[in-house]
Amino acid sequence: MQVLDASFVATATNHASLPAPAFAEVAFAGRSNVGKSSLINRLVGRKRLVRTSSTPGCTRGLSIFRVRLRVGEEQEGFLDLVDLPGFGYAKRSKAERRAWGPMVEGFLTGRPGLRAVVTIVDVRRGPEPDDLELLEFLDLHGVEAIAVATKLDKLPPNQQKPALERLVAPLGRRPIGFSATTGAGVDALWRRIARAAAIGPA
Ligand SMILES: Nc1nc2c(ncn2[C@@H]2O[C@H](COP(=O)(O)OP(=O)(O)OP(=O)(O)O)[C@@H](O)[C@H]2O)c(=O)[nH]1
Ligand SMILES: [Mg+2]
Repeated sequence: MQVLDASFVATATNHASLPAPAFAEVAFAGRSNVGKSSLINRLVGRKRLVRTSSTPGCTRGLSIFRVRLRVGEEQEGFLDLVDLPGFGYAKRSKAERRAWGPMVEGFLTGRPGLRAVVTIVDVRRGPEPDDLELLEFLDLHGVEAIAVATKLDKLPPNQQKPALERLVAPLGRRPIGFSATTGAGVDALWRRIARAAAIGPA
């Protein structure tokens, strides 16, 4: 996928401050520090569009980024990428943790343009109870989940395939192996996103 342009739209910390939906949306969810923001940066080919950090809980609130894509010979399209706040981060304040649920659940169930949620796990850890709860929630509400196992580069090459294979049963679907460091999985993930968001030449 050719990304022509990418820009920050807005950050929301509660339901009321969510910007009105504008284009098709794809959201990115996963535990704190799993690599959501790094994955978005790699996907759009921009090193610092989304802030990343080695401190868990770096992404506060929900942030929307707009990408302009080349979808055909002479056609362009827009897609909004939504970086959801990471869950499972115990050190957040109580008030912040209380706000997470309603805002994210409201977003996941109330956006007419939401086409899919990329659910991200660490390839070495696999899904934890929070991740499985999210997958169940998405299934229940009929939202397509695209499973990604990231930080693939942290495993030696001969262990990557078996590790991905081991995640099929617990996730209930085949994850796309990804690495924000090497760029592995970028094309495969774009193909899935483009299909889910119906981007492409008409
Ligand atoms: N080796 C390696 N490190 C990664 C990869 N993706 C992310 N990281 C590192 O993991 C840490 C967390 O990455 P972020 O992208 O900030 O994670 P996040 O899920 O957005 O975290 P929160 O915003 O806190 O929820 C950073 O130190 C990244 O450099 C990857 O594919 N490979
Ligand atoms: Mg982040």
